[in-house]
Amino acid sequence: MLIHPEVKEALASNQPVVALESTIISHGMPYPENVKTALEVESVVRQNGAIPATIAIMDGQLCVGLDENQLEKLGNSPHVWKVSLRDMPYVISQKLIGATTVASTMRIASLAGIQVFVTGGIGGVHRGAENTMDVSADLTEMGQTDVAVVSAGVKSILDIGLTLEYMETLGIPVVTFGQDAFPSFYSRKSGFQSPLRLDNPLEIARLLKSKWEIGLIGAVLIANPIASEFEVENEKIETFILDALDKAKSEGIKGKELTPFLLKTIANQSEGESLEANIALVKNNARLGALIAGQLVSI
Ligand code: PSU
Ligand code: MN
Repeated sequence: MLIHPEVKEALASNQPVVALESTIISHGMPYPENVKTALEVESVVRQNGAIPATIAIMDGQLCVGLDENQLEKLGNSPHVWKVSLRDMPYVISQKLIGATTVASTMRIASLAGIQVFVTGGIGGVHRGAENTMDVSADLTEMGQTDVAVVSAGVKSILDIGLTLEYMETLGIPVVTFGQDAFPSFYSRKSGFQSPLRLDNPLEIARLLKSKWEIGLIGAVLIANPIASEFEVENEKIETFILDALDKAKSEGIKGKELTPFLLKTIANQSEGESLEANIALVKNNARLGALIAGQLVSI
């Protein structure tokens, strides 16, 4: 594992550090907005008092904290692997370039000693999973690795109700920041109530500490609603999602290709509106994650 010197020093001196994933760069957004966003998200983390550590696998090496050239490579190379947990041994031993999903980013963050991780949206239980059994390893990893995950909720390409049920089964607390409704990425609502609500970063840090102090293993999902001005109407997104699901079915897209395919198809159909929302909400999450990390090192 290669930990960037700045990140290493921050961890050694108990300064707040925020881990960031890289699949969102390589498979979640188009170039060059992806690299630009990755850099801006890092700077939002800094503006809010923490050190960013974007995580990826470069030539087989686990990297915690990337420089601009590495981000550019992830954002603009044709052969970047989407690396979830099961892909890690292959990409490491074959010395490949891999962008890490929520699951593998959490694991690497935890190995490096980082407790707070910021992403856009997590993977979950796909619609139709009662037949396909397509449940993201993000969820099972959240059941076993002690990292706080800040996301804008769960995207409605997934079955949000089943995803919430699955997290309950795994003992993952789901806390929404500042409201009762559980958000659905592009929208502040999802039709589901949040199991828990907390209104400030200090209380969230206290919840994390309480969980891990008593030896309850696993993540906490912190759902941070998108700002109202960037929300995309639910009905509009739902049309795009249904179209994208149809297209995936007719083209036989499944397994690890499914999530990137759906994200890309929806982004194309919404002509940039969903991309703009995506960028805004990741920055919003970066801010909250940095504030939580700041509280966590001081309580
Ligand atoms: N959901 C999003 N945006 C994303 C992803 C999911 O709204 O970028 C990415 C994340 O990296 C997540 C991964 O960890 O997709 C989940 O993929 P899968 O469903 O194949 O586990
Ligand atoms: Mn899957």
